[in-house]
Amino acid sequence: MLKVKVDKQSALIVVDVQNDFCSGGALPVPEGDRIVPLINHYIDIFRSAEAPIFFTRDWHPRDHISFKGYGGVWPPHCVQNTWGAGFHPDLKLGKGDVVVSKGYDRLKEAYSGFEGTDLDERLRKLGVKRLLVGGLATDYCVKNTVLDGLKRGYEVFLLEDAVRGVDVNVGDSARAIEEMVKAGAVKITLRGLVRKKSLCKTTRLS
Ligand code: VGL
Ligand code: ZN
Repeated sequence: MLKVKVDKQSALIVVDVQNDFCSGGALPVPEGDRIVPLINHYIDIFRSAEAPIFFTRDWHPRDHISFKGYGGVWPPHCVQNTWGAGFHPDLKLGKGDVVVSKGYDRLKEAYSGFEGTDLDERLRKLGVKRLLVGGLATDYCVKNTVLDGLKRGYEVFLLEDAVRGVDVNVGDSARAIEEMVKAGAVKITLRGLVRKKSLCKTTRLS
């Protein structure tokens, strides 16, 4: 199994784990809530490694162009300062974590966490080389964030057990994963993470 080291050059990017994408929300992703405990587990690992954690959020004005009635295809969702735009209540945000808002411009869709944000700049300042990306939705914001990360030269890992897709068409998420892998992303799961501590131990023993 492929192993990935979590250290300060690795960043966890949690994409859009917001109420509107979970059950009871305006644009629920099937099984969206199911990833929350897993994301929290990844968060714990990054915290103990003192590695940076970023949370992206969809942050639309109420008349955003992606909304039905305003030229788009989606029901209104993640409207700024509403319950639906809030993070899932069980998600373990902490002090020092960075929230990255996107899709805030009425006239622009922004599926990627890099689009119209300072995410790239912040990652570079921290010396981050490796991104581990999970969240919602596999076939939209996760996919575009992963592809943009690769284009910007990061090593990108897709947290396969901590993503779910909308699947407007059957198979969209599976195809999105194929596309990410073709572009250079590597799929991993929780079991594939190596904590800094266990690495040190291995080094000392050998
Ligand atoms: C998303 C559809 C519309 C996402 C955002 O976060 O994947 N999907 N807006
Ligand atoms: Zn949106």
